[in-house]
This record gives sequence, structure tokens and C-alpha cells, in this order.
Amino acid sequence: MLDAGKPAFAPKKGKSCVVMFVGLQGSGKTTTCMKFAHYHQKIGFKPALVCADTFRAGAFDQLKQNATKIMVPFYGSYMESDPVKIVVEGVERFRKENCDLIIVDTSGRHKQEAALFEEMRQVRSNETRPGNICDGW
Ligand SMILES: Nc1nc2c(ncn2[C@@H]2O[C@H](COP(=O)(O)OP(=O)(O)O)[C@@H](O)[C@H]2O)c(=O)[nH]1
Ligand SMILES: [Mg+2]
Repeated sequence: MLDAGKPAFAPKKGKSCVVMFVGLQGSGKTTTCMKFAHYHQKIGFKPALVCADTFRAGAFDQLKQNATKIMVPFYGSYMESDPVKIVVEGVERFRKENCDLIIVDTSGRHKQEAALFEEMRQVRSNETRPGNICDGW
């Protein structure tokens, strides 16, 4: 998405596109997810937000409050600790609702941890399948 050597990534209206935000804790993922959702909503997309941060306390509340403010539908759980499960359920739900930009907010860590990379790989591999036409993953 941010590779200057490639054409700029752009989701396509009416197609089911999933974008996953990955980064260290506090790097601005959740805030940027909101800006990304809000911007695309204003130009005619139907965005949705999935909270796959089950690591940091308050992460779902943060997403929920901000998503409510910009009036974008969201999915998450206070009980479920497996981010993969939440993403599979959330993406499935929003695909059914014809959302064309499904934004997945993931958890961060204080430094690059092997466990975090593994979690991101699992979240990603569960959602890269036919029907996901964007290669923004
Ligand atoms: N100044 C500034 N602060 C930001 C920006 N984006 C996020 N923040 C702040 O950085 C902190 C962490 O942001 P958050 O989106 O929760 O990061 P996350 O842990 O990666 O999801 C919060 O206090 C945000 O308000 C930005 O573009 N500029
Ligand atoms: Mg966050």
C-alpha cells in the first residue's frame, strides 16, 4: 500500500476488499483505520471496521467509540481472545452486507515479536481467498 515503487493502492467500489493495518503498538493504526474509513465513506464507499486487537485492553472500546462517531459499522468482541476468529466472522458478516472496504485493525506490540508476526500471518491467510480481489494484503 505504501510502496512508492508500485502504483498507488486503491480499493474498488462494489468489490469486496479487505485491508489489514499492521504496526507497532501506538504507531497510529486505529486512528488511521478511522481516517481511511471516513475518507472512503465520504467518496462513496461502504466501509466497515473489524477489531482484531484482542491484546490491548480497551482496544475494542476505542474502535467502537470512533466508528460510532463516523457512523461506520464495526465488529469485535469483548469475550473472544482469538483475533483470527473475530476476523473470519467480521469479514464474513460485512461481505454479506456488501461492504466494499473491510478494514481490519490488528494488535501491536512494543517491539517486533515473532508471536505478533505469526498472528498477522494467521489473520491474513484466513482471509486471502477467492473473492478478495484487492492485493493490498
Ligand atoms: N500527532 C499525531 N498523533 C497521532 C496520529 N495518529 C495517532 N496518533 C496518536 O497516537 C496514539 C496511538 O494511536 P493509535 O491509533 O491508538 O495507535 P495503535 O496502537 O497503532 O492503534 C494516540 O494517542 C493517537 O491519538 C497522528 O497522525 N498524529
Ligand atoms: Mg490500536
